[in-house]
Amino acid sequence: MSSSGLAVEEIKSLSEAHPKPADIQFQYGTAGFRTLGSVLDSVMFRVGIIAGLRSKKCDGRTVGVMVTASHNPEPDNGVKLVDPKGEMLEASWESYATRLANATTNDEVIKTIESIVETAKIDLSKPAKVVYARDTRPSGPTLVSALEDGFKAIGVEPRNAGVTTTPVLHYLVRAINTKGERCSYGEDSEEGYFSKLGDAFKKLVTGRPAASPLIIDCANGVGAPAAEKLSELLGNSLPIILENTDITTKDVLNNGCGADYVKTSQKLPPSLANKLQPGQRACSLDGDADRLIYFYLDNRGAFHMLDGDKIAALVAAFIVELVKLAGLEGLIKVGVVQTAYANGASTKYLSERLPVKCVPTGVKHLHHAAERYDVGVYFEANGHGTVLFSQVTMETLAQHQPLSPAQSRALEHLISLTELINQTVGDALSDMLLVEVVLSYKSYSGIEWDSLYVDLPNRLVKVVVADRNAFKTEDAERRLVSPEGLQQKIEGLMNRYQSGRSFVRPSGTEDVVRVYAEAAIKSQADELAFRVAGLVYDEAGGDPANRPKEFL
Ligand code: G16
Repeated sequence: MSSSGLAVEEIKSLSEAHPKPADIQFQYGTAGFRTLGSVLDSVMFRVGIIAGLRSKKCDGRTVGVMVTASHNPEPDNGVKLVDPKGEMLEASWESYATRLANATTNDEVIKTIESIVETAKIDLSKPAKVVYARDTRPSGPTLVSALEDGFKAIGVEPRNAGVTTTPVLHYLVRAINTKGERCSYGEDSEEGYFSKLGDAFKKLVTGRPAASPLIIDCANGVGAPAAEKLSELLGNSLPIILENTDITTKDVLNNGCGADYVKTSQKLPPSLANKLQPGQRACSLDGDADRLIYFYLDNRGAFHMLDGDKIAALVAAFIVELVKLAGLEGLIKVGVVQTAYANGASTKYLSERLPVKCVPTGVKHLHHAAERYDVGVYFEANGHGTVLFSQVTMETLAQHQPLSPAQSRALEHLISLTELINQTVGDALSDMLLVEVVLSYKSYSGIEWDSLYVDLPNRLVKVVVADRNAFKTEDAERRLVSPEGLQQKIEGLMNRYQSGRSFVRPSGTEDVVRVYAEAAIKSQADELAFRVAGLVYDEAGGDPANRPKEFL
Protein backbone atom coordinates (compact mmCIF):
# COMPACT_ATOMS: atom_id res chain seq x y z
CA MET A 1 0.00 0.00 0.00
CA SER A 2 1.47 3.39 -0.99
CA SER A 3 1.18 6.60 0.98
CA SER A 4 -1.73 7.56 -1.30
CA GLY A 5 -3.69 4.56 -0.01
CA LEU A 6 -3.56 2.73 -3.35
CA ALA A 7 -2.22 -0.81 -3.70
CA VAL A 8 0.18 0.49 -6.34
CA GLU A 9 2.18 -2.68 -6.91
CA GLU A 10 -0.91 -4.86 -7.13
CA ILE A 11 -2.58 -2.45 -9.58
CA LYS A 12 0.57 -2.37 -11.71
CA SER A 13 0.96 -6.11 -11.79
CA LEU A 14 -2.70 -6.66 -12.70
CA SER A 15 -2.57 -3.84 -15.24
CA GLU A 16 0.39 -5.57 -16.89
CA ALA A 17 -1.97 -8.31 -18.03
CA HIS A 18 -4.34 -5.77 -19.67
CA PRO A 19 -2.23 -3.47 -21.85
CA LYS A 20 -3.93 -0.70 -23.80
CA PRO A 21 -3.76 -1.10 -27.60
CA ALA A 22 -1.37 1.65 -28.73
CA ASP A 23 -3.35 2.94 -31.69
CA ILE A 24 -6.82 3.33 -30.16
CA GLN A 25 -8.35 6.29 -28.36
CA PHE A 26 -11.33 5.27 -26.24
CA GLN A 27 -14.27 7.49 -25.34
CA TYR A 28 -17.08 7.08 -22.81
CA GLY A 29 -19.91 7.91 -25.21
CA THR A 30 -23.71 7.87 -25.37
CA ALA A 31 -23.86 4.54 -23.58
CA GLY A 32 -20.39 4.00 -22.15
CA PHE A 33 -17.44 2.53 -24.04
CA ARG A 34 -18.47 0.68 -27.16
CA THR A 35 -16.38 -0.75 -29.97
CA LEU A 36 -15.06 -4.10 -31.21
CA GLY A 37 -15.04 -6.58 -28.31
CA SER A 38 -11.55 -7.73 -29.30
CA VAL A 39 -9.95 -4.40 -28.33
CA LEU A 40 -11.78 -3.76 -25.06
CA ASP A 41 -9.72 -5.79 -22.58
CA SER A 42 -7.78 -2.88 -21.08
CA VAL A 43 -10.93 -0.74 -20.97
CA MET A 44 -12.74 -3.41 -18.95
CA PHE A 45 -9.90 -3.67 -16.44
CA ARG A 46 -9.89 0.09 -15.97
CA VAL A 47 -13.67 0.34 -15.76
CA GLY A 48 -13.43 -2.15 -12.89
CA ILE A 49 -11.19 0.37 -11.14
CA ILE A 50 -13.44 3.33 -11.96
CA ALA A 51 -16.48 1.44 -10.66
CA GLY A 52 -14.66 0.81 -7.37
CA LEU A 53 -13.68 4.47 -7.09
CA ARG A 54 -17.24 5.57 -7.86
CA SER A 55 -18.62 3.30 -5.15
CA LYS A 56 -16.08 4.66 -2.66
CA LYS A 57 -17.08 8.18 -3.66
CA CYS A 58 -20.73 7.22 -3.07
CA ASP A 59 -19.92 6.17 0.48
CA GLY A 60 -19.67 2.46 -0.32
CA ARG A 61 -23.08 2.23 -1.96
CA THR A 62 -23.32 -0.34 -4.73
CA VAL A 63 -22.75 0.79 -8.31
CA GLY A 64 -23.43 -1.29 -11.42
CA VAL A 65 -21.44 -2.33 -14.46
CA MET A 66 -23.13 -3.74 -17.55
CA VAL A 67 -21.06 -5.43 -20.25
CA THR A 68 -23.05 -5.10 -23.47
CA ALA A 69 -23.08 -3.46 -26.88
CA SER A 70 -26.86 -3.51 -26.97
CA HIS A 71 -28.12 -2.98 -30.55
CA ASN A 72 -24.64 -3.13 -32.15
CA PRO A 73 -23.46 -6.10 -34.23
CA GLU A 74 -22.28 -9.19 -32.38
CA PRO A 75 -18.48 -8.58 -32.70
CA ASP A 76 -18.91 -5.27 -30.83
CA ASN A 77 -19.05 -5.10 -27.10
CA GLY A 78 -19.13 -2.36 -24.52
CA VAL A 79 -19.45 -1.38 -20.92
CA LYS A 80 -21.51 1.17 -19.05
CA LEU A 81 -21.63 2.21 -15.42
CA VAL A 82 -24.75 2.57 -13.31
CA ASP A 83 -25.01 4.98 -10.37
CA PRO A 84 -26.46 3.97 -6.98
CA LYS A 85 -30.04 5.04 -7.73
CA GLY A 86 -29.95 2.85 -10.82
CA GLU A 87 -29.48 5.65 -13.31
CA MET A 88 -26.63 6.34 -15.75
CA LEU A 89 -23.22 7.39 -14.41
CA GLU A 90 -22.97 11.04 -13.37
CA ALA A 91 -21.69 13.01 -16.37
CA SER A 92 -18.57 14.41 -14.64
CA TRP A 93 -17.30 10.85 -14.14
CA GLU A 94 -17.45 10.06 -17.84
CA SER A 95 -14.31 12.11 -18.37
CA TYR A 96 -12.52 10.28 -15.53
CA ALA A 97 -13.40 7.00 -17.22
CA THR A 98 -12.17 8.28 -20.58
CA ARG A 99 -8.91 9.53 -19.06
CA LEU A 100 -8.16 6.26 -17.34
CA ALA A 101 -9.08 4.22 -20.42
CA ASN A 102 -6.51 6.17 -22.45
CA ALA A 103 -3.57 6.04 -20.02
CA THR A 104 -0.73 4.53 -22.06
CA THR A 105 1.60 2.98 -19.46
CA ASN A 106 1.18 1.35 -16.05
CA ASP A 107 2.75 4.40 -14.42
CA GLU A 108 0.26 6.59 -16.19
CA VAL A 109 -2.56 4.36 -14.98
CA ILE A 110 -1.42 4.93 -11.38
CA LYS A 111 -0.96 8.67 -11.92
CA THR A 112 -4.41 8.98 -13.47
CA ILE A 113 -6.04 7.08 -10.61
CA GLU A 114 -4.24 9.31 -8.11
CA SER A 115 -5.35 12.40 -9.93
CA ILE A 116 -8.98 11.21 -10.04
CA VAL A 117 -8.85 10.41 -6.32
CA GLU A 118 -7.60 13.92 -5.64
CA THR A 119 -9.92 15.80 -7.98
CA ALA A 120 -13.04 13.86 -6.98
CA LYS A 121 -12.00 13.92 -3.29
CA ILE A 122 -12.36 10.16 -2.86
CA ASP A 123 -11.81 8.59 0.54
CA LEU A 124 -9.99 5.37 -0.36
CA SER A 125 -10.66 3.86 3.06
CA LYS A 126 -14.38 3.59 2.18
CA PRO A 127 -15.68 0.21 1.01
CA ALA A 128 -16.47 -0.41 -2.67
CA LYS A 129 -19.33 -2.60 -3.87
CA VAL A 130 -20.18 -3.38 -7.47
CA VAL A 131 -22.87 -5.55 -9.07
CA TYR A 132 -22.16 -6.54 -12.66
CA ALA A 133 -23.71 -8.47 -15.51
CA ARG A 134 -23.23 -9.19 -19.19
CA ASP A 135 -25.32 -9.92 -22.25
CA THR A 136 -24.95 -13.05 -24.43
CA ARG A 137 -22.10 -11.88 -26.70
CA PRO A 138 -19.30 -14.44 -27.15
CA SER A 139 -16.68 -11.87 -26.10
CA GLY A 140 -18.49 -11.34 -22.76
CA PRO A 141 -16.81 -13.93 -20.49
CA THR A 142 -13.23 -12.81 -21.28
CA LEU A 143 -14.13 -9.17 -20.89
CA VAL A 144 -15.81 -9.87 -17.57
CA SER A 145 -12.56 -11.50 -16.33
CA ALA A 146 -10.70 -8.30 -17.15
CA LEU A 147 -13.35 -6.31 -15.30
CA GLU A 148 -12.94 -8.59 -12.28
CA ASP A 149 -9.18 -7.95 -12.31
CA GLY A 150 -10.01 -4.25 -12.08
CA PHE A 151 -12.22 -4.95 -9.06
CA LYS A 152 -9.35 -6.86 -7.42
CA ALA A 153 -6.95 -4.01 -8.09
CA ILE A 154 -9.02 -1.44 -6.22
CA GLY A 155 -10.52 -3.75 -3.58
CA VAL A 156 -14.13 -4.10 -4.69
CA GLU A 157 -16.62 -6.44 -3.05
CA PRO A 158 -18.13 -7.80 -6.27
CA ARG A 159 -21.52 -9.35 -6.93
CA ASN A 160 -21.88 -11.21 -10.22
CA ALA A 161 -25.43 -10.99 -11.59
CA GLY A 162 -24.48 -13.29 -14.49
CA VAL A 163 -26.10 -13.08 -17.89
CA THR A 164 -29.06 -10.73 -17.77
CA THR A 165 -30.62 -7.66 -19.37
CA THR A 166 -29.42 -4.09 -18.90
CA PRO A 167 -32.70 -3.06 -17.20
CA VAL A 168 -32.43 -5.94 -14.71
CA LEU A 169 -28.93 -4.74 -13.79
CA HIS A 170 -30.24 -1.18 -13.25
CA TYR A 171 -33.09 -2.58 -11.16
CA LEU A 172 -30.65 -4.61 -9.05
CA VAL A 173 -28.49 -1.58 -8.31
CA ARG A 174 -31.44 0.39 -6.99
CA ALA A 175 -32.91 -2.61 -5.15
CA ILE A 176 -29.60 -3.36 -3.40
CA ASN A 177 -29.17 0.26 -2.32
CA THR A 178 -32.71 0.64 -1.00
CA LYS A 179 -32.91 -2.74 0.72
CA GLY A 180 -34.68 -2.51 4.06
CA GLU A 181 -35.53 1.15 3.52
CA ARG A 182 -38.99 2.70 3.39
CA CYS A 183 -38.45 3.42 -0.31
CA SER A 184 -37.30 -0.17 -1.03
CA TYR A 185 -37.37 -0.73 -4.79
CA GLY A 186 -37.99 -4.46 -4.53
CA GLU A 187 -36.24 -7.73 -3.77
CA ASP A 188 -32.62 -7.54 -4.98
CA SER A 189 -32.67 -10.49 -7.35
CA GLU A 190 -33.72 -11.25 -10.90
CA GLU A 191 -36.69 -13.18 -9.48
CA GLY A 192 -37.59 -10.07 -7.46
CA TYR A 193 -37.58 -8.03 -10.65
CA PHE A 194 -39.81 -10.45 -12.53
CA SER A 195 -42.28 -10.86 -9.72
CA LYS A 196 -42.52 -7.10 -9.23
CA LEU A 197 -43.39 -6.61 -12.89
CA GLY A 198 -45.57 -9.70 -13.13
CA ASP A 199 -47.61 -8.94 -10.00
CA ALA A 200 -48.26 -5.35 -11.05
CA PHE A 201 -49.29 -6.48 -14.54
CA LYS A 202 -51.68 -9.14 -13.26
CA LYS A 203 -53.25 -6.64 -10.88
CA LEU A 204 -53.76 -4.15 -13.70
CA VAL A 205 -55.37 -6.62 -16.12
CA THR A 206 -57.56 -8.45 -13.61
CA GLY A 207 -61.09 -8.50 -14.97
CA ARG A 208 -60.01 -7.35 -18.45
CA PRO A 209 -60.82 -9.49 -21.50
CA ALA A 210 -58.13 -12.08 -22.30
CA ALA A 211 -55.40 -10.71 -24.57
CA SER A 212 -54.64 -12.36 -27.92
CA PRO A 213 -51.09 -13.78 -28.28
CA LEU A 214 -48.25 -11.29 -28.63
CA ILE A 215 -45.17 -12.18 -30.67
CA ILE A 216 -41.84 -11.03 -29.20
CA ASP A 217 -38.78 -10.85 -31.46
CA CYS A 218 -35.95 -11.30 -28.93
CA ALA A 219 -33.14 -10.23 -31.34
CA ASN A 220 -31.40 -13.55 -30.55
CA GLY A 221 -30.12 -11.86 -27.42
CA VAL A 222 -30.38 -11.84 -23.66
CA GLY A 223 -34.00 -10.70 -23.94
CA ALA A 224 -34.85 -14.28 -24.98
CA PRO A 225 -34.20 -16.02 -21.64
CA ALA A 226 -35.61 -13.00 -19.81
CA ALA A 227 -38.82 -12.94 -21.85
CA GLU A 228 -39.16 -16.66 -21.31
CA LYS A 229 -39.01 -16.24 -17.53
CA LEU A 230 -41.52 -13.41 -17.72
CA SER A 231 -43.82 -15.41 -19.94
CA GLU A 232 -43.87 -18.34 -17.48
CA LEU A 233 -44.76 -15.98 -14.70
CA LEU A 234 -47.52 -14.23 -16.65
CA GLY A 235 -49.19 -17.44 -17.78
CA ASN A 236 -52.62 -16.77 -19.28
CA SER A 237 -52.62 -13.12 -18.27
CA LEU A 238 -50.54 -12.47 -21.41
CA PRO A 239 -50.02 -15.24 -23.96
CA ILE A 240 -46.58 -14.73 -25.52
CA ILE A 241 -44.91 -16.34 -28.54
CA LEU A 242 -41.13 -15.97 -28.49
CA GLU A 243 -39.19 -15.64 -31.74
CA ASN A 244 -35.49 -15.10 -32.52
CA THR A 245 -34.37 -16.76 -29.30
CA ASP A 246 -31.11 -18.32 -30.54
CA ILE A 247 -28.39 -17.17 -28.16
CA THR A 248 -25.78 -19.76 -29.12
CA THR A 249 -25.36 -19.60 -32.90
CA LYS A 250 -22.61 -17.23 -34.02
CA ASP A 251 -23.50 -13.92 -35.68
CA VAL A 252 -27.27 -14.05 -35.33
CA LEU A 253 -27.54 -11.45 -32.54
CA ASN A 254 -29.33 -8.30 -33.82
CA ASN A 255 -28.86 -9.69 -37.32
CA GLY A 256 -31.96 -9.17 -39.47
CA CYS A 257 -34.03 -8.87 -36.31
CA GLY A 258 -34.39 -6.81 -33.16
CA ALA A 259 -35.60 -3.29 -32.41
CA ASP A 260 -32.81 -1.48 -34.27
CA TYR A 261 -33.32 -3.55 -37.42
CA VAL A 262 -37.06 -2.86 -37.41
CA LYS A 263 -36.70 0.85 -36.64
CA THR A 264 -33.91 1.50 -39.13
CA SER A 265 -35.13 -0.61 -42.03
CA GLN A 266 -38.84 -0.02 -41.25
CA LYS A 267 -39.43 -3.64 -42.12
CA LEU A 268 -40.66 -6.85 -40.57
CA PRO A 269 -37.82 -9.14 -39.42
CA PRO A 270 -37.70 -11.68 -42.30
CA SER A 271 -37.95 -14.56 -39.81
CA LEU A 272 -41.46 -13.41 -38.88
CA ALA A 273 -42.72 -13.24 -42.47
CA ASN A 274 -44.83 -16.39 -42.30
CA LYS A 275 -45.64 -16.16 -38.63
CA LEU A 276 -47.21 -12.76 -38.05
CA GLN A 277 -50.91 -12.72 -38.93
CA PRO A 278 -52.64 -9.54 -40.15
CA GLY A 279 -53.79 -7.51 -37.13
CA GLN A 280 -51.66 -9.50 -34.67
CA ARG A 281 -49.46 -7.50 -32.29
CA ALA A 282 -45.71 -8.06 -32.34
CA CYS A 283 -42.72 -6.31 -30.84
CA SER A 284 -38.94 -6.39 -31.09
CA LEU A 285 -36.41 -6.06 -28.29
CA ASP A 286 -32.77 -5.11 -28.86
CA GLY A 287 -29.64 -7.03 -27.85
CA ASP A 288 -29.82 -6.11 -24.15
CA ALA A 289 -33.60 -5.66 -23.94
CA ASP A 290 -33.73 -1.96 -23.19
CA ARG A 291 -35.47 -0.92 -26.41
CA LEU A 292 -38.90 -1.82 -27.68
CA ILE A 293 -40.58 -1.34 -31.06
CA TYR A 294 -44.10 -2.63 -31.81
CA PHE A 295 -45.47 -3.44 -35.26
CA TYR A 296 -48.32 -5.15 -37.07
CA LEU A 297 -49.47 -6.05 -40.56
CA ASP A 298 -52.73 -4.62 -41.85
CA ASN A 299 -55.32 -6.62 -43.78
CA ARG A 300 -53.43 -6.07 -47.00
CA GLY A 301 -50.24 -7.34 -45.40
CA ALA A 302 -48.63 -3.87 -45.24
CA PHE A 303 -46.15 -3.36 -42.38
CA HIS A 304 -46.84 -0.67 -39.75
CA MET A 305 -44.35 0.33 -37.09
CA LEU A 306 -45.22 1.68 -33.64
CA ASP A 307 -41.97 3.17 -32.36
CA GLY A 308 -40.87 5.00 -29.22
CA ASP A 309 -42.80 8.11 -30.27
CA LYS A 310 -46.02 6.14 -30.62
CA ILE A 311 -45.37 4.45 -27.26
CA ALA A 312 -44.88 7.88 -25.63
CA ALA A 313 -48.16 9.16 -27.13
CA LEU A 314 -50.10 6.09 -26.00
CA VAL A 315 -48.69 6.01 -22.50
CA ALA A 316 -48.73 9.76 -21.80
CA ALA A 317 -52.40 10.06 -22.83
CA PHE A 318 -53.30 7.10 -20.62
CA ILE A 319 -51.55 8.53 -17.57
CA VAL A 320 -53.18 11.93 -18.10
CA GLU A 321 -56.55 10.19 -18.28
CA LEU A 322 -55.95 8.25 -15.06
CA VAL A 323 -54.74 11.38 -13.27
CA LYS A 324 -58.01 13.11 -14.22
CA LEU A 325 -60.15 10.11 -13.27
CA ALA A 326 -58.41 9.88 -9.91
CA GLY A 327 -59.30 13.52 -9.17
CA LEU A 328 -55.67 14.58 -9.25
CA GLU A 329 -55.83 17.00 -12.16
CA GLY A 330 -53.95 20.15 -11.22
CA LEU A 331 -51.94 18.29 -8.58
CA ILE A 332 -49.97 16.04 -10.94
CA LYS A 333 -48.61 17.42 -14.20
CA VAL A 334 -47.45 15.06 -16.92
CA GLY A 335 -44.68 16.07 -19.36
CA VAL A 336 -42.90 14.38 -22.25
CA VAL A 337 -39.22 14.35 -23.25
CA GLN A 338 -38.06 13.51 -26.79
CA THR A 339 -34.97 13.92 -28.96
CA ALA A 340 -34.48 15.38 -32.42
CA TYR A 341 -35.26 11.93 -33.84
CA ALA A 342 -38.87 12.25 -32.70
CA ASN A 343 -41.12 12.28 -35.71
CA GLY A 344 -42.40 15.82 -36.40
CA ALA A 345 -45.98 14.51 -36.34
CA SER A 346 -45.49 13.05 -32.85
CA THR A 347 -44.03 16.28 -31.51
CA LYS A 348 -46.99 18.19 -32.97
CA TYR A 349 -49.51 15.71 -31.52
CA LEU A 350 -47.93 15.70 -28.07
CA SER A 351 -47.21 19.41 -27.77
CA GLU A 352 -50.84 20.21 -28.55
CA ARG A 353 -51.71 18.29 -25.39
CA LEU A 354 -48.75 18.37 -22.99
CA PRO A 355 -45.47 20.12 -22.23
CA VAL A 356 -42.78 18.59 -24.46
CA LYS A 357 -39.00 19.06 -24.19
CA CYS A 358 -36.34 18.13 -26.74
CA VAL A 359 -32.90 17.04 -25.46
CA PRO A 360 -29.76 15.47 -27.01
CA THR A 361 -29.68 11.73 -27.76
CA GLY A 362 -28.84 9.46 -24.85
CA VAL A 363 -30.98 8.11 -22.05
CA LYS A 364 -29.05 10.13 -19.49
CA HIS A 365 -30.24 13.39 -21.07
CA LEU A 366 -33.85 12.27 -21.34
CA HIS A 367 -33.88 10.83 -17.83
CA HIS A 368 -32.65 14.03 -16.21
CA ALA A 369 -35.12 16.18 -18.16
CA ALA A 370 -37.99 13.84 -17.26
CA GLU A 371 -37.10 14.12 -13.57
CA ARG A 372 -38.25 17.74 -13.70
CA TYR A 373 -41.89 16.77 -14.28
CA ASP A 374 -44.31 15.30 -11.71
CA VAL A 375 -44.68 12.44 -14.15
CA GLY A 376 -42.05 12.49 -16.91
CA VAL A 377 -42.65 10.29 -19.94
CA TYR A 378 -39.47 9.96 -21.98
CA PHE A 379 -38.94 7.94 -25.12
CA GLU A 380 -36.43 8.03 -27.92
CA ALA A 381 -37.92 7.16 -31.30
CA ASN A 382 -35.67 4.07 -31.30
CA GLY A 383 -37.81 2.61 -28.52
CA HIS A 384 -35.67 3.48 -25.53
CA GLY A 385 -37.62 5.05 -22.68
CA THR A 386 -39.65 4.90 -19.52
CA VAL A 387 -41.84 6.95 -17.19
CA LEU A 388 -40.64 8.64 -14.01
CA PHE A 389 -42.86 9.49 -11.05
CA SER A 390 -41.31 12.15 -8.82
CA GLN A 391 -41.02 11.60 -5.07
CA VAL A 392 -43.69 14.25 -4.48
CA THR A 393 -46.00 12.48 -6.94
CA MET A 394 -45.43 9.16 -5.16
CA GLU A 395 -46.43 10.83 -1.89
CA THR A 396 -49.45 12.49 -3.50
CA LEU A 397 -50.59 9.09 -4.76
CA ALA A 398 -50.04 7.50 -1.35
CA GLN A 399 -51.97 10.18 0.53
CA HIS A 400 -54.80 10.98 -1.87
CA GLN A 401 -58.31 10.28 -0.53
CA PRO A 402 -60.52 9.27 -3.45
CA LEU A 403 -64.08 10.60 -3.40
CA SER A 404 -65.73 7.85 -5.42
CA PRO A 405 -65.17 4.21 -6.43
CA ALA A 406 -64.16 5.45 -9.90
CA GLN A 407 -61.51 7.74 -8.39
CA SER A 408 -60.33 4.93 -6.17
CA ARG A 409 -59.92 2.55 -9.14
CA ALA A 410 -57.96 5.12 -11.15
CA LEU A 411 -55.74 5.81 -8.15
CA GLU A 412 -55.06 2.10 -7.70
CA HIS A 413 -54.16 1.81 -11.38
CA LEU A 414 -51.74 4.72 -11.10
CA ILE A 415 -50.08 3.14 -8.08
CA SER A 416 -49.81 -0.21 -9.90
CA LEU A 417 -48.23 1.57 -12.87
CA THR A 418 -45.48 2.91 -10.60
CA GLU A 419 -44.70 -0.74 -9.78
CA LEU A 420 -44.99 -2.00 -13.34
CA ILE A 421 -42.70 0.63 -14.81
CA ASN A 422 -38.94 0.25 -14.37
CA GLN A 423 -38.16 3.80 -13.32
CA THR A 424 -34.40 3.31 -13.33
CA VAL A 425 -33.98 3.10 -17.11
CA GLY A 426 -35.74 2.24 -20.39
CA ASP A 427 -36.82 -1.39 -20.13
CA ALA A 428 -38.25 -3.26 -23.11
CA LEU A 429 -40.09 -5.89 -21.06
CA SER A 430 -41.55 -3.45 -18.56
CA ASP A 431 -42.52 -1.07 -21.39
CA MET A 432 -44.11 -3.97 -23.26
CA LEU A 433 -46.30 -4.78 -20.27
CA LEU A 434 -47.18 -1.10 -19.96
CA VAL A 435 -48.24 -0.96 -23.61
CA GLU A 436 -50.27 -4.15 -23.19
CA VAL A 437 -52.07 -2.65 -20.18
CA VAL A 438 -52.99 0.49 -22.10
CA LEU A 439 -54.11 -1.44 -25.18
CA SER A 440 -56.27 -3.61 -22.95
CA TYR A 441 -57.89 -0.63 -21.19
CA LYS A 442 -58.48 1.28 -24.38
CA SER A 443 -59.56 -1.88 -26.26
CA TYR A 444 -57.10 -0.78 -28.95
CA SER A 445 -55.58 -2.98 -31.59
CA GLY A 446 -52.40 -1.82 -33.30
CA ILE A 447 -54.59 -0.03 -35.84
CA GLU A 448 -56.35 2.27 -33.35
CA TRP A 449 -53.07 2.93 -31.55
CA ASP A 450 -51.37 3.75 -34.84
CA SER A 451 -54.12 6.19 -35.80
CA LEU A 452 -53.39 8.56 -32.86
CA TYR A 453 -51.39 10.50 -35.44
CA VAL A 454 -49.85 9.76 -38.84
CA ASP A 455 -46.05 9.63 -38.91
CA LEU A 456 -44.25 11.82 -41.41
CA PRO A 457 -42.28 9.52 -43.74
CA ASN A 458 -38.67 9.45 -42.55
CA ARG A 459 -35.31 7.89 -43.22
CA LEU A 460 -32.18 7.20 -41.16
CA VAL A 461 -28.84 6.84 -42.94
CA LYS A 462 -25.37 6.02 -41.55
CA VAL A 463 -22.34 7.69 -43.10
CA VAL A 464 -18.87 6.27 -42.45
CA VAL A 465 -16.39 9.14 -42.10
CA ALA A 466 -12.74 9.40 -41.17
CA ASP A 467 -13.40 11.43 -38.01
CA ARG A 468 -16.90 11.59 -36.63
CA ASN A 469 -15.71 13.96 -33.88
CA ALA A 470 -15.32 16.66 -36.53
CA PHE A 471 -19.14 16.89 -36.43
CA LYS A 472 -20.34 19.10 -33.61
CA THR A 473 -23.92 20.08 -32.86
CA GLU A 474 -26.03 22.55 -30.85
CA ASP A 475 -29.71 23.10 -30.04
CA ALA A 476 -30.29 19.51 -28.81
CA GLU A 477 -28.41 18.20 -31.86
CA ARG A 478 -30.79 19.85 -34.32
CA ARG A 479 -28.07 22.02 -35.86
CA LEU A 480 -24.47 21.39 -36.88
CA VAL A 481 -21.89 23.97 -35.85
CA SER A 482 -18.99 22.14 -37.45
CA PRO A 483 -17.84 21.44 -40.13
CA GLU A 484 -18.44 25.10 -40.84
CA GLY A 485 -21.00 25.93 -43.50
CA LEU A 486 -22.51 22.43 -43.67
CA GLN A 487 -25.63 23.40 -41.68
CA GLN A 488 -26.50 26.11 -44.24
CA LYS A 489 -26.20 23.59 -47.03
CA ILE A 490 -28.45 21.13 -45.18
CA GLU A 491 -31.03 23.87 -44.62
CA GLY A 492 -30.88 24.75 -48.31
CA LEU A 493 -31.81 21.15 -49.09
CA MET A 494 -34.50 20.94 -46.40
CA ASN A 495 -36.29 23.97 -47.82
CA ARG A 496 -36.77 22.20 -51.13
CA TYR A 497 -39.08 19.56 -49.61
CA GLN A 498 -42.57 19.91 -48.16
CA SER A 499 -42.34 19.45 -44.34
CA GLY A 500 -38.65 18.72 -44.93
CA ARG A 501 -36.47 18.39 -41.83
CA SER A 502 -33.04 16.88 -41.52
CA PHE A 503 -30.20 16.85 -39.02
CA VAL A 504 -26.78 15.29 -38.72
CA ARG A 505 -24.97 14.11 -35.58
CA PRO A 506 -22.06 11.86 -34.70
CA SER A 507 -23.12 8.54 -33.16
CA GLY A 508 -21.96 7.88 -29.62
CA THR A 509 -22.13 4.11 -30.02
CA GLU A 510 -20.90 3.39 -33.55
CA ASP A 511 -18.11 4.85 -35.61
CA VAL A 512 -20.48 6.69 -37.96
CA VAL A 513 -22.30 9.96 -38.50
CA ARG A 514 -26.08 9.62 -38.48
CA VAL A 515 -28.41 11.46 -40.86
CA TYR A 516 -32.13 11.80 -40.16
CA ALA A 517 -34.61 13.22 -42.65
CA GLU A 518 -38.37 13.49 -42.84
CA ALA A 519 -40.72 14.97 -45.44
CA ALA A 520 -44.37 14.87 -46.44
CA ILE A 521 -43.82 12.06 -48.97
CA LYS A 522 -41.75 8.90 -48.50
CA SER A 523 -39.75 9.24 -51.71
CA GLN A 524 -38.89 12.83 -50.71
CA ALA A 525 -37.80 11.83 -47.19
CA ASP A 526 -35.49 9.22 -48.77
CA GLU A 527 -34.19 11.70 -51.33
CA LEU A 528 -33.51 14.35 -48.66
CA ALA A 529 -31.71 11.81 -46.44
CA PHE A 530 -29.49 10.57 -49.28
CA ARG A 531 -28.73 14.10 -50.44
CA VAL A 532 -27.69 15.15 -46.94
CA ALA A 533 -25.70 11.89 -46.57
CA GLY A 534 -23.90 12.72 -49.83
CA LEU A 535 -23.07 16.22 -48.53
CA VAL A 536 -21.74 14.78 -45.27
CA TYR A 537 -19.64 12.19 -47.09
CA ASP A 538 -18.07 14.74 -49.42
CA GLU A 539 -17.57 17.34 -46.69
CA ALA A 540 -15.75 14.76 -44.53
CA GLY A 541 -13.36 14.04 -47.39
CA GLY A 542 -14.82 10.63 -48.26
CA ASP A 543 -13.09 8.74 -51.07
CA PRO A 544 -15.16 9.28 -54.26
CA ALA A 545 -14.33 5.72 -55.34
CA ASN A 546 -16.07 4.28 -52.26
CA ARG A 547 -19.02 6.71 -52.19
CA PRO A 548 -22.15 4.59 -51.51
CA LYS A 549 -24.18 4.53 -54.72
CA GLU A 550 -27.45 5.52 -53.02
CA PHE A 551 -25.93 8.82 -51.77
CA LEU A 552 -27.12 11.68 -53.98
C1 G16 B 1 -27.76 3.78 -26.78
C2 G16 B 1 -28.28 4.87 -25.87
C3 G16 B 1 -29.50 5.51 -26.49
C4 G16 B 1 -29.16 6.02 -27.89
C5 G16 B 1 -28.54 4.89 -28.72
C6 G16 B 1 -28.02 5.37 -30.05
O1 G16 B 1 -28.74 2.81 -26.91
O2 G16 B 1 -28.57 4.31 -24.62
O3 G16 B 1 -29.91 6.57 -25.68
O4 G16 B 1 -30.30 6.46 -28.53
O5 G16 B 1 -27.46 4.32 -28.04
O6 G16 B 1 -27.04 6.33 -29.80
P1 G16 B 1 -26.12 6.92 -30.93
O7 G16 B 1 -27.06 7.44 -31.99
O8 G16 B 1 -25.35 8.00 -30.26
O9 G16 B 1 -25.29 5.80 -31.49
P2 G16 B 1 -28.41 1.27 -26.80
O10 G16 B 1 -29.76 0.62 -26.84
O11 G16 B 1 -27.54 0.93 -27.97
O12 G16 B 1 -27.70 1.15 -25.49
